[in-house]
Amino acid sequence: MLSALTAAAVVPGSAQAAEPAPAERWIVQLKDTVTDPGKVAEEQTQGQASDGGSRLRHVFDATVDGAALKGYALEATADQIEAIRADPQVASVEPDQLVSLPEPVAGSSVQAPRQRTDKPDGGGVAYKGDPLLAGQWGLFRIGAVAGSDHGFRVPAAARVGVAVLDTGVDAGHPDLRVAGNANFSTSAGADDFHGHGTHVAGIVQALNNGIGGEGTAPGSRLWNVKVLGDSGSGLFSDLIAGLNWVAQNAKAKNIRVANLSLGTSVDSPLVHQAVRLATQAGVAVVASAGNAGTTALNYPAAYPEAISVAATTVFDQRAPFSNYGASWVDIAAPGTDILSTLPTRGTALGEDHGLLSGTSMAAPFVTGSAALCLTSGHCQGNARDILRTLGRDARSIAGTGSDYRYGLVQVGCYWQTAPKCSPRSAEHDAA
Ligand SMILES: [Ca+2]
Ligand SMILES: [Ca+2]
Repeated sequence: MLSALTAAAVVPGSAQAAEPAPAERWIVQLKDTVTDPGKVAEEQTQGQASDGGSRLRHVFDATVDGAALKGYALEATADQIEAIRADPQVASVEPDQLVSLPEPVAGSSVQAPRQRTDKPDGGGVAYKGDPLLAGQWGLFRIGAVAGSDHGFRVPAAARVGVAVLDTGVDAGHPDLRVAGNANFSTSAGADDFHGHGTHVAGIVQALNNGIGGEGTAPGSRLWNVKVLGDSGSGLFSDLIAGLNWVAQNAKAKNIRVANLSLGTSVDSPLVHQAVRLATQAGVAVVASAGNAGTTALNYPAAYPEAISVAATTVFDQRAPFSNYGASWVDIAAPGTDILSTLPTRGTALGEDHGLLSGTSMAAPFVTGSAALCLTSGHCQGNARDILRTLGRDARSIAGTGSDYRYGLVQVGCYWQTAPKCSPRSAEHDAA
């Protein structure tokens, strides 16, 4: 994982050595007593651009229920940052490092018929399923597809908002519907030129529309919050800006779940604070445990407020690449050979639809599960309550209690059409 933290290590042929000593990137946290972080950021970075190396990247100004994250991100030389650090309005300064999607385990595009002849019935429930559904083993394994006399059924549309913080989403994909975009990455637009974000989004949301495949929570309101650039990495400050956007928009847009299929081995107090604020705003932050195959902590998944997700195979065993450890990994979900959407224009990861493996694919199954659980009313309250319900209904598999605190996520109880299937939902049924 460490090799993913420096751009030079992941960009072959990087021209960095030939360039003049670059300004370094920093995140400045301002004291909570600062009333106008944007003004202070401008004052503290004023004039620096002209002398060869300072640029303001993001301003953070989020307050949720009295807790705040105030500050900004900039590029500055060592001398400049020392002057800023000495300012009494500054609470802390930390390096702005790279956060990446876990090393992806690439698969291939899937060619398949894209149209089916039957239509969803009036309740929005399909009786044959979309054409690729039969290949989506993960949906079957977590109970997001049920058999019937007529074929398959999938849950009715989820009604909550879900934010995907990733490499962007292909908003033009016929199997996705993006409610809105926010771009905090270095990329020019919110579109997905990498492929990872579109794949993750499809696992959450792909529509029950007669084409392609299905998502875990088909039709949930999807917010594309782009925090990773087109190469698949971004800065801590981009992630913080994205999380702040989620926290600030959670109420107005009814965003209840945020998916973070990304990570780093570096523990950042400011990223942690951003996760805390989003959680406090009523958003369940779901994060991939990482693909190093070890018990080493991976952030933001390892922050206690996050719902940390490991990947399992078709045999319901921990995928060899998945990080693990019940002290910080909460729950498991399918993560090998997962069939989902890819940008229609084509990317290095494939085109249209394709298979990918990784904890990046496992996390959005849990994100979609949380969306279904909230829609059905089985999940209520904050992230901790949501995890408790998901954990209660999870299925015990090998590794439960040692590799992950809970077992394999299960959504069979969260179908609106089957509200009483949970053996322990008596309190909900009585309500
Ligand atoms: Ca579909
Ligand atoms: Ca946790």
